[in-house]
Amino acid sequence: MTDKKPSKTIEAPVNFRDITICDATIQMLEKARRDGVETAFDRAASMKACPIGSDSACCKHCFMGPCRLNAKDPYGKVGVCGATIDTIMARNFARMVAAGAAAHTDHGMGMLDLFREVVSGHITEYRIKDVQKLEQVAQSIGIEIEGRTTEDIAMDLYKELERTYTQVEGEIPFAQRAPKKTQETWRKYDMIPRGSMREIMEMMHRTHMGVDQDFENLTKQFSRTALADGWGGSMVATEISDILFGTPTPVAVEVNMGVLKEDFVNIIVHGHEPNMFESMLVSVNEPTLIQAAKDAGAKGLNLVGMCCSGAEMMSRHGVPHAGNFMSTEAILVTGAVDAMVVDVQCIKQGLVKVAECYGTPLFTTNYRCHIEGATHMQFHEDRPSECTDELVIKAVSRFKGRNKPIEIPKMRNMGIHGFSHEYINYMLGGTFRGSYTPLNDNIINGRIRGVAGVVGCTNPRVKQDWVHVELVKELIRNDVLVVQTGCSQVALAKAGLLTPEAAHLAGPGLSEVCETVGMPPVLGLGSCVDNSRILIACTEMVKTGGLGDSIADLPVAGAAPEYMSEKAIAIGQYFVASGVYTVFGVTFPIVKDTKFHDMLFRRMEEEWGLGKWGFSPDPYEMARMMIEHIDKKRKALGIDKARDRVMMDFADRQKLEA
Ligand code: BF8
Ligand code: SF4
Repeated sequence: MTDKKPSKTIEAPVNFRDITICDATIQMLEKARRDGVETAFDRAASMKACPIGSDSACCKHCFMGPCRLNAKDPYGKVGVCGATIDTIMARNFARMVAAGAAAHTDHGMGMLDLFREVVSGHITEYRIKDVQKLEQVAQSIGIEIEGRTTEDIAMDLYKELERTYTQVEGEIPFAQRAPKKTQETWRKYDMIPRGSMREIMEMMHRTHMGVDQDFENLTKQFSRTALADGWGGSMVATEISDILFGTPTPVAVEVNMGVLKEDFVNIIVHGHEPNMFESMLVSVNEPTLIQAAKDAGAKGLNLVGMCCSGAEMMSRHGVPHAGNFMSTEAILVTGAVDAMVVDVQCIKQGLVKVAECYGTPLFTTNYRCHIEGATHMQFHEDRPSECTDELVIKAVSRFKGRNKPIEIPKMRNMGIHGFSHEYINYMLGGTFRGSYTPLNDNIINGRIRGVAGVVGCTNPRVKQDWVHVELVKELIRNDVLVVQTGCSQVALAKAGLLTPEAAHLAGPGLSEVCETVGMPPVLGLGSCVDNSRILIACTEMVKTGGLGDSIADLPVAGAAPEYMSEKAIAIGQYFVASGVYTVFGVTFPIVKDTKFHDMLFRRMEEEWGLGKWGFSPDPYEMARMMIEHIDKKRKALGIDKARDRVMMDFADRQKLEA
């Protein structure tokens, strides 16, 4: 966009307090500077973001180009082939959606492969842990469960869900879980995914030189591709993980770098898929391996997570979490990490050098992700412990050979994590009458103004965690219940907001609800694929009644204030296409005052009856935009009278905080 600049472009020399509010990260960046070690923060400061790419005003889809248009005069020029700014931006956006959706759906398909092998008995190291969840998911897509064995139900579920990926014609199975009216809107615009492989393939075809050159037609297809992620790949990943490893329920977990222990063998798992991490959890509990650690002079084995697989394991098993995306290099600077084990996604190549400086072995474990300079140790699901036991042994031997000073930041923040959409049901409705009625009632009576999903990455182009934390504080102060996933959840956990005690930071209505139920005003739902839990929660709200007929009617909004990945763009688009107003920070890859911008930021809502995009790098402005939208939806539902529609001003807030 031409009229905006990234909220804080960092320029060298870096003052660490300007680039992150994470004290542990600051402490480690200071040490890294003393040690002469470089991180992504330094590189971001010296690498100016390309202004043309930031606006998406360039195209390299063929070699008559690459072509560069002028964001300040977007209609002044076209590409060599004649492509307009709208075509170029829409094609670029579509490819980001395709890449992001591919990441989540490949992850989901991997989970489904594992599920098939478990159900057919070829893999015995994992099993179906949550039969109730299996039955619920099967029933939700019309599979008969009465009087049938778990194996039969599971095999039927596998066959149905395989269609999510491979189906050529028809509709992916989970689309039928959405509210009827939302489905009708999708059908009207040809947006229900057939199968994710087909949608992603077609998206790549249509964005090739000389194919789809109509931004509106492209918007329909990239919405369909995004929905193949949200209601397809991501939802399959979440549901199958719950079935195999258990549906999360609230658990108290410590977050932050202080979860490393100097006298233990520290192993960090960082990435996205739960399988290897689950097996690692088994390995660190293996008595012979614990003994090996003790023999090496350690008190034991300490397994911690980072990024999304970390978020998933903390939700499901209470495994401590050491930090989010922008802390993965910094944590190696402690010198206390005896092995960092990664699988796929969001793994900076820069880790290799930092790990090398501190003598930490870095292991890749998934054939999809080798990194030059890291050691590859392939994880096989049919003999998982072979890899994970060996990784533990490697970590133990690194512990034995520790020869550099160790400095672990003392910060540790206890919080409650692991709110699944099923648990929200139970928490509010009680054991026997689990239901979303109390949530809807509290929204209708105005105690809760609305619900906001605040999710996504951290990004060295903005102050780490700060935009997340300020945005969430502003939302809860205004009685907006916040649900979270991914690196954002970890940012808020470090700020202490995932505790019931944080209710005092909420407005009077929300804090009353939190105190009655004993819940935090900010609910952590897990990893980025678990954003699909938010889709189901929204659907439950619609089905419960009183808040309209489609997701687009709900007083809800979403945000990814510090996003950096293509996955985030795919997630944003599937929320928008599902009916949610979604606001991004940092920068937005579209030139303002263009037809394509108008399509995403207005027409999708006004003309198609879905959601729309919003952009602001400023957390307070972002909160204002989201609350204004929530109030607009309350008004349309006729429930605006229930609460007085003014934002709390600063004086009110101080009174409340006092
Ligand atoms: O999927 S929030 S930085 S770790 S992309 Fe990556 Fe972003 Fe973190 Fe997970 Ni999601
Ligand atoms: Fe240029 Fe058109 Fe080729 Fe893109 S597709 S590089 S705009 S000529």
